[in-house]
Amino acid sequence: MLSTIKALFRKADRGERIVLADQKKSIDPSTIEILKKADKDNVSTCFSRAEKYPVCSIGKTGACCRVCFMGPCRFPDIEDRDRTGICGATLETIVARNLARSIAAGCAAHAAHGRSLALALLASSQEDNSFFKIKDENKLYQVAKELRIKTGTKKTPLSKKETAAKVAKKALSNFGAQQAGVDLIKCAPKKRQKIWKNNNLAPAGIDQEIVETMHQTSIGVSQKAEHILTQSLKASLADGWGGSMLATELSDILFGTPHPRLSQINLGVLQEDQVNIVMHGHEPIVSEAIISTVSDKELLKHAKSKGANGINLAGICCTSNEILMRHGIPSAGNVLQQELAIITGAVDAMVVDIQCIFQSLTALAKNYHTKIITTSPKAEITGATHIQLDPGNELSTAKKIVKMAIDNFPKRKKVSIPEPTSNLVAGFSKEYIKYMLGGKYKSSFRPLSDAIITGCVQGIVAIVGCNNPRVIQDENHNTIAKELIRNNILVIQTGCGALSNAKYGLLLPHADHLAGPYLEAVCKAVGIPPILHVGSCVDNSRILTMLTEIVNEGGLGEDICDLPVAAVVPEWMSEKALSIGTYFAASGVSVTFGHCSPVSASKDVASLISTNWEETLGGKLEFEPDPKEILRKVLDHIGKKRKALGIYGTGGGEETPSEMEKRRMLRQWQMRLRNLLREP
Ligand code: SF4
Ligand code: MSK
Repeated sequence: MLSTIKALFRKADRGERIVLADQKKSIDPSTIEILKKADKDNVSTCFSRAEKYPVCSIGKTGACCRVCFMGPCRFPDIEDRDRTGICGATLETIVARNLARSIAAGCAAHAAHGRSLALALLASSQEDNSFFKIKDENKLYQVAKELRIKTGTKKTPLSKKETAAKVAKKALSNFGAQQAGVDLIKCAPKKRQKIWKNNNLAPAGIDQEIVETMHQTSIGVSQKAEHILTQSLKASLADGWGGSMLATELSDILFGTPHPRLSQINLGVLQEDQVNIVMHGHEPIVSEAIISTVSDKELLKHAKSKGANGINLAGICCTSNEILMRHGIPSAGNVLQQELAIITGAVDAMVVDIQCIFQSLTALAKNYHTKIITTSPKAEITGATHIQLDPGNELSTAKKIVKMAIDNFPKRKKVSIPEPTSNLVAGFSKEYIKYMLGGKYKSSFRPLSDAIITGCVQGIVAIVGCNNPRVIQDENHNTIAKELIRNNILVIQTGCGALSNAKYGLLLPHADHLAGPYLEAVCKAVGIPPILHVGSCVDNSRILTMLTEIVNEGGLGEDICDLPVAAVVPEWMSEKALSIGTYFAASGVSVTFGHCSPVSASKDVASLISTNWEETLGGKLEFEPDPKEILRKVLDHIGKKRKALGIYGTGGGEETPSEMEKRRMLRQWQMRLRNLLREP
């Protein structure tokens, strides 16, 4: 398989057209079935366009500069050391600038998402009849504490609304701050904060780090790769511990902190006899508004009058993750399935807000009956119907959208929905994992830390990121996840990667039979799957706070970089993935991206972000096309970390304890867990 992929990329490098058989495009039977229908219907998809249009062999390595219009300057031969851009820019500078700009764009996307949630929280505190209500009061006070907000005295505590207003205003101030303004970095382990301080990496303000990165990488400003990359680290921290973390925390306050929910996934969740509304994008605001209207009697009556047996909601991409976690609403699939959902002919409306929404949707929808409805003031698409959701009109707008979908139902042509769906359990927030591990009165990560110390759980790996039609859909996500759990490594997942594994039943407790015997025993004892669905793209910040809590439990070092943890981004495509990977690296995690490298044109830049960052930050970014090699690197890394901590079983093949000894440790761990769960 790998040699085939490599051969295909060599072909693409030569500028040749790649032709893949359907089964080489995806391992998902539903995707393959609908791709066949797409061929019959003579419509294009991202899969067929990826075949038709070869990758730009210069751009993909980072060796093309478009920063000014004396260029673009391209480096067709990266071995030509004398070549520079028209302004004299070297290949190193250009590659570093390109990476930094992508990271800034990723940070900007998450920042915009976080800001929307802060404004929604502010609205909830200012208007009595606001659509937004505070659903998780505990979380409100917890976040207030983290933001160092005084919530009054015992005698005169601030009201819920007053606290919400203060939290929202403090969150908003993080965006425009001029210095030391990203408050939540103070939640990181003390040692990590010191590393950031000593290396001048603590972000000033979220917006400012984006602006600085864009400024420093424009023509004639910073021209030293190392300096540019340092700035990109600051921008990424403004994302992970800033925009993304605020988005997550404020969403929990407004819409509830997730807990595990059983649901279904894949195109088969669309219903032939019901009005299907697919919600796609990222911010949970539009989807929450729509969810609150679909049980409206008038709308249900209207649906019946049009011949439908009800209204069926489904999600795509990260909106899907948000509504899976908080409502158990089924998922129609991950990013590469957005077009396929329309090709089923069963989607009456696709309601989108921001990010990862393919522009192809509107042209594609013309061949079917689907209405594409844009809702965000931040994103309009030619050919879509724009119904803007603004503060104060959430419910009326949502009803208008649902009515439009119902009115569209009778216009359906031929419908063909692939049958298979898989069950999944989604919604393992940090708070819920702690509760599962320790019960109501002793909620804690202690049992997990102990399991890591005893070697029952060798380590934790986050598998995150998108799908990409340049690689076989879902294959790397699945191969890597299965192999890691087989090696007794707990996997945590977000974004489209989580949806990818869900389609093959891997996000279910009974998937523990695929895990190594020790991880299986731990999962059975706690009642969790070996792969935990942690949320959407912005919820990668939940992983940062989980790792921090594990450090704070003690026994596994003093910083995130001491833990036996790693991150993998096997099928990435988005700038947001680069920002996420970079803030993980800046936080002390070793991160490996799959399938292509945006810095492959410069060995110096590749070494700066791997070797140099590892020396100063304990975390690094690497790019590795071979999934087997990714696995080797991850297992090796976890083994090294375990060895450095002096804990039993390196996981890297050395010092394997006898089976009897392992069983003894497992029994000890189970006893400890039982004691912990015995509530006072
Ligand atoms: Fe070319 Fe320099 Fe302009 Fe980049 S900034 S396009 S290298 S002249
Ligand atoms: S939606 S960024 S394709 S994970 Fe968050 Fe999926 Fe990647 Fe978009």
